[in-house]
Formats: sequence, structure tokens, C-alpha cells
Amino acid sequence: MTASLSDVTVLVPARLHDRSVARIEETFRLHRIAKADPALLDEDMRKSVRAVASMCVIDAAFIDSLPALEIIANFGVGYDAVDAQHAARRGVMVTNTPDVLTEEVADTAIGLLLNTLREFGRAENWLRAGNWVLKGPYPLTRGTLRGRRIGIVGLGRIGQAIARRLEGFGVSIAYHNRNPVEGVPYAYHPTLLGLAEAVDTLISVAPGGAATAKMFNTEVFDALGPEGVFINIGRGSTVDEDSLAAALRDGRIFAAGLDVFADEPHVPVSLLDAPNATLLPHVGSASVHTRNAMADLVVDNLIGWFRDRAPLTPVPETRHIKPR
Ligand code: 8YV
Repeated sequence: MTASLSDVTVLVPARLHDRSVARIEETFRLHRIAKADPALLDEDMRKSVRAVASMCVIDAAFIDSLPALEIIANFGVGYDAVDAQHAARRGVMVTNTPDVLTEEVADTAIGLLLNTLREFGRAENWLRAGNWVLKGPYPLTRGTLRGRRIGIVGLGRIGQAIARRLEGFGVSIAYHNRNPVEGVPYAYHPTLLGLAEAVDTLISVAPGGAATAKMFNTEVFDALGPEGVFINIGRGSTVDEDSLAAALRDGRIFAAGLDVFADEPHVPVSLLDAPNATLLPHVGSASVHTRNAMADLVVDNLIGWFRDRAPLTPVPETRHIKPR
């Protein structure tokens, strides 16, 4: 048990929300480096770091370079950037920031879905360019939410918040998840392909990582079909972006709305060139309100660990780990 939190060295590699950094600085001993690279730490510092607070890649080698490391507090509900399995093997706790962003991300998913179908971004550009006066009304959209059959991939907290909102839109809702979710009224599909065949709209909330890499591929897009719409609010690594761009170009699916990409902030030219793709720069949780709550949860997890011996939101891989 730590006598004083101000004796605990917390390392912040790369960028982190200002509010997290300020609170860490006032509570702990803060050390910052430009990226998660052990070469940027002298030996004394490497041995003194007991916590990492981050939103960048924390790999096994970096974890191994910090012998006194006890906890990695990840900014974001998705923690695919952190090698949590290796952390678990080393007895290092990993926390993330669930719940506080659920409603915001679900709101964004609905906005992205409607925007993809009804082309509000392009319609606004039409107005701003003077075309309403010069050419008349914006053309009727082929896309509509009316009559759509929606399939949600990943019915966790965010997926369920999206489903709850969609109930109000009078569309049919089904889902694919590793396991069926108890107590929900939506049809379960044990395979992604089965879901894609049964619906015309996929909304993905799937996390990143090896198990989901490029799970949205040509086979899935072809199963979705020419009226198909693909919305991604989860992780870009889940998508074979070349296959998606080809499906959009060839009209094998109707449209896509993407908030996340495989190599952010870089977006493939083939997607930038696709007129039937609506593209957002990973803004799912990006309001001041929600990012402040995430920033606080990062620090509250550190305080929970070092002061109360109980972090607030441990990830499943490390839930069993106890403070030394
Ligand atoms: C984060 C996100 O802002 O929480 C997540 O998993 O994708 C975003 O809400 C992002 O991960 C910060 O790096």
C-alpha cells in the first residue's frame, strides 16, 4: 500500500487528454515522454514507473521494460492498443473507460447512419454552394431508413444503446455477438455471414484485435447485397478496406458510413474517392462532455488502484489481479 500518492510515478507516453494530465500532475509524480519507447527512459526512471496512463500502443516489450509497473490506465473503451494478455501474465492491471461514453457513441452511430442514408452533409454543401438558388432542390435521396433491416455486430453496452435508439425508428433489429445476450428482444445470429444475409444494414461496434481483424470482407459485403449499408463505429482494423472500397465502387453494396479506419489518421484514397461513403475522423465520443468524463475515469482508476486497492473499470483479462 502506498503511503502517499505523490510518491507514485505515473508515466504518460505520447498525447493524452489535458484533463487527465493535469489531474495526474496534481495527484501523482508525472513523467512524460514523446512515445512509448523504453529508450526514452533512463534506468532510474524505468525502475520507478508504477503506472502508465495512455491512449497509444503499449506493447509487450514496453511492459517488460518497466519492472515496477502495476497498472496501465487506457483512455478509451477500446483497449486493443494495449497488450492486455501480456499485462495479465506480468500481473499488471489494465483499465479502460467504458460506460461514460456509451450514450455519446450511440448518438454518433445514429447520426452517421442517417447521414449515410439521407446525405445531409452533401445536401448542406449544396445549399452553401448556392445550388438551391441556382439549380433548385437537392436531389431526392435513394437512401432511406424506412423499411431497413438492421444488424448490429457487437451487442455490448454501446451496441445495446444503439439498438434502444433504433427501436424508436420502427426498424427491425437483429445482432451477431460471440454469445447470445440474455434479456434482449432482438434476433441472434451465431455467425456474421448469417447476419449479413438476413439484414440490409450492418452497424459494427466490434472491438479491434487479432480475433476481429478484417472480419468485414468481400464475402460479408456480398452477403449484405446491393442495397446494403455498412456503418462502422468500432475499429477500422475489423474491415478489409480494399474489399469495402471495391464493393462501394462496383455497387455491390449501396453505401458506407465510417468513423474509424485501419491506419488513422490516414484514410485510403479509394474510400476518399467513393461518393457513396460518408467519412468521419473518429469522433464517436468526441464531445467536451464525454471526453472530460473519460479523462476523469483514467485518473480515477489510478487513484482507485493506489489508494483504495480497487480500480473502477478493470478489463476482463486483468480483473483478477490484486495490488501488490
Ligand atoms: C477514444 C474510442 O477517444 O473509446 C474508444 O475506444 O475509440 C474513442 O472513444 C479513442 O480510443 C482515444 O484514443
